[in-house]
Amino acid sequence: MIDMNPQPAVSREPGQTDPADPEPGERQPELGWPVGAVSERLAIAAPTLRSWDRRHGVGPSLRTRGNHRRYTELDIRRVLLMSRLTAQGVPAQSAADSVLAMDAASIAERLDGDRGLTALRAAASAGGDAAGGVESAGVAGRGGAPVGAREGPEQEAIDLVEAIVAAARTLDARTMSLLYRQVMRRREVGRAWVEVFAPALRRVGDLWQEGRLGVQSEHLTSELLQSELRAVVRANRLRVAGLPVVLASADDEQHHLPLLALEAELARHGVASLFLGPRVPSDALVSALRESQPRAVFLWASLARPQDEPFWRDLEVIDWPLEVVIGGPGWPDGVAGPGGPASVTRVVDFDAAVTALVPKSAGSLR
Ligand code: B12
Repeated sequence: MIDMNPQPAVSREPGQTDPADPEPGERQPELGWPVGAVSERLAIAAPTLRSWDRRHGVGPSLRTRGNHRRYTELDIRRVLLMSRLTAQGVPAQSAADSVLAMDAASIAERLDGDRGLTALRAAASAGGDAAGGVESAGVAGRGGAPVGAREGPEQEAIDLVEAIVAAARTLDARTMSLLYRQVMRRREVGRAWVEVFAPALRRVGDLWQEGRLGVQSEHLTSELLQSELRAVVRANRLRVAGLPVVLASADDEQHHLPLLALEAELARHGVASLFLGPRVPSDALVSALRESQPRAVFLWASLARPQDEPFWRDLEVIDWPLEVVIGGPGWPDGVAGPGGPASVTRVVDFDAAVTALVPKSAGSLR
């Protein structure tokens, strides 16, 4: 039993579907949609829906006698538009103000022009096989065209970045995982990093810096990505051979996702890595180099390195022709490096790092 009659669903052209639509043949519940069902349909976490309702007034028009929320189709479209706007960086209260000021027709018009939805649809419809039989995030099978089918790979990448950032903002781990799988299914890992993952990370970082997204979103984005990248390394474990390339982040440097992306791409080329991860003290790195005697070491720095880099001094003990490849925005210009047989090369992008680290004899898999 409810207090009010539900509002009629928003009218739209026959055959026009989106995540705010029920499945064909699926009836809208007479009493409106409960929060869990809306969460499933839109792939937005239920706590986020409740918070938008409580704090910003973007929620259900209806309540049951027991005070349970019930969303009408128009309420669902409002929520969907709210999620799109916040994903684009609009602060939640401003997004809510706009959405609440719009009538049904304006909301429908805005949503119809919203390309980011295609990415969510595609990720969700890819979810079944990608996640080993896991059901999609509530928008599968609604006829959404695969990302890029209409607009080309560049637009596809932009949509995916946007959708990943939206999932980060709402801490929607499930959708984010589905999106990551979607990216990986259509690209080799190196392309996935360059075209989608790195741009999404940079966007998440910018939003964090502007105070528009919490550090928890940054953690979630990077944690889930780490497992995707490691899965590529695991899948290629039997292919790698030869002396490993050492991969490490500089002393005190916590960022290490680019190393994981590199490790995965090197594994794909059959090149073994000795992955030392983040925050490797300079003297420990030199000890590892002396023990493993690699051909090359790659050192990452996102944060600014000191002018007086201790690593260069420590490297003076190296007595074989070691290629030291450094990457990341933290390295100052004009790094001189140590004297002696170790040489230092700075690379500015992922592809240059791969080229520098894959031995010429390994051949290209691209
Ligand atoms: C994920 C993340 C984290 C995660 C790290 C998880 C992990 N395991 O790596 C966590 C949450 C732990 C974290 C912590 C911190 N972070 Co952080 N983080 C990021 C984020 C979002 C992505 C990092 C990343 O992987 N970058 C790599 C690629 C995606 O970005 P890029 O380096 O800009 O890419 C350029 C080039 O490097 C090149 N490129 C891209 N990929 C590759 C790959 C290779 C191999 C090569 C050679 C080149 C290359 O292309 C780009 C164009 O020039 C960045 C945002 C950003 N822009 O990097 C912030 C960012 C690096 N973090 C930042 C900060 C400030 C921090 C903290 C200090 C915050 C704090 N106060 O605690 C701590 C660091 C503590 C420490 N001692 O290290 C700032 C750094 C600003 C600065 N320059 O000083 C950034 C830039 C966010 C921002 N916009 O302000 N962070």
